Amino acid sequence: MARKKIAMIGAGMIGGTLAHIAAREELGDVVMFDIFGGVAQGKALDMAEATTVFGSDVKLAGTEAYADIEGADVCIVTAGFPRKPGMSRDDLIGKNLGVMKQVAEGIKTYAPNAFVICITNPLDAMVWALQKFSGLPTNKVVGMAGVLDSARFAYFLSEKLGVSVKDIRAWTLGGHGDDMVPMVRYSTVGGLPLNVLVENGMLSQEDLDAMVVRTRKGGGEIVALLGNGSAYYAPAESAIAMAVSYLKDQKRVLPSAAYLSGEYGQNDMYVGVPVVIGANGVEKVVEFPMDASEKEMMEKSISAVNVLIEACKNLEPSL
Ligand code: TXD
Repeated sequence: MARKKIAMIGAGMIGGTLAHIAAREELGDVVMFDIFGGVAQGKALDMAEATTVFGSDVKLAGTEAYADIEGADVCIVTAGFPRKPGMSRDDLIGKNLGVMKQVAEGIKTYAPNAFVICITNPLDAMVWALQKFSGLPTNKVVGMAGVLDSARFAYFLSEKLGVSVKDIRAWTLGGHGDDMVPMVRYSTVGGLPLNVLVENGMLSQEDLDAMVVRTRKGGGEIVALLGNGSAYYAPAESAIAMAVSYLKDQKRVLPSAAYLSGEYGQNDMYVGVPVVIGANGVEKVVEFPMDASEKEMMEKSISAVNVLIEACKNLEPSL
């Protein structure tokens, strides 16, 4: 069996971390593409040298030529610009829309059969644009945010309750923004839903509310601490979990920004929902039954995503 090939489009903080994990876990040969090809090459060479220490038989390469991603089984997209002072949200969307257009063309030309995981912000709108520009099947283009936002929620719970991270399952759905929806009733500690923990006095409502707020602002908390740039370890691990579920046909149920056609009452948009990821990409969208308040939060989050998607429809991709 030939080795799998994994292409990281963008060799910045998350792209580099993704490549490192993929090489270490021997998931396949890794190619890092970046407009700054020297950075991609430098990181790839550094990691390739490390493979002799940790003993991984994979090849690593850095490039600024899309031809080098040819035949990739998985493409993980982190390419983009960060928001700079004085830049409006629309300026950022316009620029990253331009990046998505280039990336989509590269993938469509050289890796049309790949499973594509988008990470670039604003996430839900960018994955929507990437699918549109590439014309790849909607089940093969997905966005990473929910695994990360759920991981943050799970971590806060494990820390507060003193319970192993292995015994916590947390769900955060909706768009990757301030209106994301941590799902209290479906998140469990040792099998017990959080609302049951509150009812039984094992967790206070106040602490739970604080963790929900902290989850929603989880990205910003790290940005503020780093002072420059945003989170990269947990985002990279999250996308790798999605890639592995595809490569190994694990059929894990993971919260991902997925294309909706009718599910959750939505059409032709991407937003964070639970999906089954297997050898056919997104094999199924799982619909969580929602009560009135959950529905209201989800609808608010979906509206925020739709505003961004509409902005994409009306903006010229610029670079
Ligand atoms: O949950 C989530 N989805 C996220 C999203 C969590 C954390 C960060 N999130 C977003 O991921 C973040 O807001 C960014 O949009 C992306 C990537 O974050 P990273 O921290 O890796 O950003 P970097 O270090 O700035 O890397 C971006 C790279 C950089 O090396 C640029 O040279 C490159 O993208 N870049 C390009 N590569 C290829 N093609 C084009 N056009 C291009 N433009 C920039």
